[in-house]
Amino acid sequence: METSFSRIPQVLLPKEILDKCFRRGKKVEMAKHPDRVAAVRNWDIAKLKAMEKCAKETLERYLKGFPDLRTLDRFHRELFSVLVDENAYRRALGSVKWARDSIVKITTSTVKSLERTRDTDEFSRIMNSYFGRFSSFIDQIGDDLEFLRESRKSLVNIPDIKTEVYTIVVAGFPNVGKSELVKAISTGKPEVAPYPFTTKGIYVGHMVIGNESVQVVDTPGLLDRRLEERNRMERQAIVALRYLADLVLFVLDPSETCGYRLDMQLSLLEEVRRFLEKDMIVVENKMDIFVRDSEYLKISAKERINLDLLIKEIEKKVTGDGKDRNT
Ligand SMILES: Nc1nc2c(ncn2[C@@H]2O[C@H](COP(=O)(O)OP(=O)(O)OP(=O)(O)O)[C@@H](O)[C@H]2O)c(=O)[nH]1
Ligand SMILES: [Mg+2]
Repeated sequence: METSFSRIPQVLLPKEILDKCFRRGKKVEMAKHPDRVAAVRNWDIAKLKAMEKCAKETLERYLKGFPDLRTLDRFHRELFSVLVDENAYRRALGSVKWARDSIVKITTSTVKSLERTRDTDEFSRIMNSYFGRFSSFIDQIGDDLEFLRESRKSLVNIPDIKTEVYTIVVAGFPNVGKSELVKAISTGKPEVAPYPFTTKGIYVGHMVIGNESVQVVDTPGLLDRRLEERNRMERQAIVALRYLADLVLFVLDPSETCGYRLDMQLSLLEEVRRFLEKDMIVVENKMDIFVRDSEYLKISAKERINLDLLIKEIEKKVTGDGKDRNT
């Protein structure tokens, strides 16, 4: 199931919905009919139908456009729950559905009432009562519409990112060369997707390993600081990455030209390892300017040194446990 938070529709407020639907009703013209009473009745029925159609279209756009929690994968579900109160969300969509069903019901019953009489004064009374109830159904879901409107603002920060594709998440302190590395190992231009609690968004690059397409995700501002500096919601947004990542590529900069001491970088490495509980490849970048003795693969993203070795390492992981998907 394709998840698309960027396509969630704008939500109108009750007054805007009512203005729109009443306008549609008023625009309906009377059709010719030899029987004057039947002409008026048909006209009224056409108005009701136009208003019903307008309400149905509007409300169904929300029912279809807002994500169904049951079909969300764990990554998107986790982020969703950080941003939106799930119970209130279910209630709001339930109310929208209720308003739509109620309007359909009263439209049907109002048409029947109109068909039961030939008294045109009675037509007016029936129509006014319809208008009142129609408005009342829409007004009653005002808080729910307001809630959905606010939710939308948060939900557009959830990236439309594929979770069924093997995914490498890149981590490490700022300036160690993460973006340079993503650029160096992936083909084409990385796409940028919004992400909660980051201003830069995340970058998704692509590479092909064997026959498999793999995505490489650069997460500026996320996995680049001690977690204890984060608040609960930020941490949860980071935890969500656990459901996205099949492999973490941790970048160290032993030259410390990034501005962070190596011991701090190593302690972040251990923290990310514990926190994400994911398979990892650790690389030491910037080997063109500094190399230390260690167990980790030395590379230079900028000078494109040893990237073939890194890609071999990645290949082993992808073909080794590539089928062990968690979503
Ligand atoms: N000498 C050298 N410099 C590098 C290498 N890789 C990256 N750099 C430089 O390091 C700096 C930071 O690189 P980025 O790729 O932007 O680092 P980043 O980890 O993405 O940084 P943030 O996005 O801020 O977290 C840039 O000036 C790069 O040119 C390398 O292999 N050798
Ligand atoms: Mg970067």
